[in-house]
Amino acid sequence: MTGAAPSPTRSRRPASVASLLADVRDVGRDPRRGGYSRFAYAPAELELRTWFEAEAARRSLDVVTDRNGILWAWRPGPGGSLDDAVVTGSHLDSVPGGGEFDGPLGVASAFAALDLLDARDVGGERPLAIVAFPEEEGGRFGRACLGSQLMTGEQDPDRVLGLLDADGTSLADALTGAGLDPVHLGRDEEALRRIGVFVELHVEQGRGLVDLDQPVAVASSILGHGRWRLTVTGEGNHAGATLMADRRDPMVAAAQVVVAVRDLASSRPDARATVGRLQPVPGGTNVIASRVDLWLDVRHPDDDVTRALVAQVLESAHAVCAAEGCAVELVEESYSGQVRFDAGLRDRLRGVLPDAPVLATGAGHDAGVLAAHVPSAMLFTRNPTGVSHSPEEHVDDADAEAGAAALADVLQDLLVP
Ligand code: HGY
Ligand code: MN
Ligand code: MN
Ligand code: MN
Repeated sequence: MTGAAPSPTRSRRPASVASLLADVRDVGRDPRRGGYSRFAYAPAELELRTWFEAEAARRSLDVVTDRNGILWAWRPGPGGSLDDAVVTGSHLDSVPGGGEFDGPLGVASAFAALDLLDARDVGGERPLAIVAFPEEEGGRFGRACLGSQLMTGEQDPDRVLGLLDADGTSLADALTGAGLDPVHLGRDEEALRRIGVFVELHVEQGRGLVDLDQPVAVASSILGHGRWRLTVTGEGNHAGATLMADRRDPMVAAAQVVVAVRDLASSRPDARATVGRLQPVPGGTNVIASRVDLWLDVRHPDDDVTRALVAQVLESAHAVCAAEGCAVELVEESYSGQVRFDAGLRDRLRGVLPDAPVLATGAGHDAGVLAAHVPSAMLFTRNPTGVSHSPEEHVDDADAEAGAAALADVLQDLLVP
C-alpha cells in the first residue's frame, strides 16, 4: 500500500453524482422486466465493478477485491495505514427489474464526496475507503447482504457456497468465474479491524423525505426482516386429461397461502409480509404443477412479532395444503433482526446536518449488518416517487448532489480524528 500520496485529483473538478451514474445508465437494463437486473458476479455487475475500479484509479485509490468479493478503493492514512478508516459505499447489484439508484447511488455519491473533500484539501489524517458489497439484494442466490454477512461471520460459507441461481450455477462457480477463490470466504478480522466507521448513503425507499420536503435524512433504524422459502407439493399431471375432482394442485394451495399472508400481516400494525416470488415446477402452461416454491418476506420492528407472524403463516399453510391434498415444508430461512443505529454516531451526523430529519426504514442494508460489528450510520437521499425495487425509483440530480455534499460534510467531520 502506498502512503497518503497527495491526490492528483485535487486539481480535477469534482465529478457530479449525475455524471458518474450516467456512465453506467445502460449497464444491466432488463428489457423484459423493465428497470435493471444486475446480479452478483453476472456480466452487468462485473461491468459495474470495472466502472468502480476505473473511477478508483482516476482518483489514485488502491483497489482490492477481498476474500468475500467485496470491492475496496483505499486512500491510505499517514504512513500507508489502513486501520480505523472512514469507510463509505453501498452495493452494485439489484433486484430483478430494479431501479437505477438502489445501491449505485451510494457508490457514486462516495466518489463524488471524495472529490469534494479533495477540492477542500481535506482528510489525510485518517484512511478512507469506498466499498461495494456483493449480493446485497440476494437477487441471484437468495441471501440478502451476502457479502457483508460473510465478512462479519453472520453467514457460514459452507451453507452458501452450494446455493444455486435460477440457471443452476452455484455461488462457488460464480465466484470462480469472476476470478475469486471460494475457499477463502468467511469472517474477515482484518477487514473489520480496518473499519473505524461505516457510512452508507442510499436512495430513500419510501416517501419520508418527499413529505418533509428535505433532500437528505439520517437513518435511525432498520426493520428486522427475513426470508422463508416454502415448498408446496401436490401431484403433477396433464391439464386436459385430469378431472377437477382428481387433482392435488399445489398452485391452488399456494394461491390461498399468498392471500393468508396478506390477511395475517394486515391484522398486525406495522407488519409487512410479501410473497414476491412463486415458482411452479415444471411451469408448463398445459401442466398441473407437481410443486410450487414460495418465497416469503416478513418485516416488523419487533423480532418476536415477526416470528409469531411467520408461525401463523406456516400454521395456515399447513391447514390450506391439507385441505387441498398437498403438503407444505419450510425448506430455507434467513433472518436479520431489527437494527437501531448507534445513537451517538447518529447524533454526530445530525450535528453536521442540522436540517436533515431522522427516518426509520423498512428496507435492509449492508450498513444494518455492519452495525452489529462496527460503528455504522446511514444517509438517505430523497426519492420523489417513493417507489423502490422498481423502474419507478428516482432521484433528481439536485438531490443527488445534495446527498453527496452531505456525505462529504459527514466524512470530513469523521476524518478529523
Ligand atoms: O430487501 C431489502 O430490504 C434490501 O433492499 N435488500
Ligand atoms: Mn440497496
Ligand atoms: Mn434494495
Ligand atoms: Mn438494501
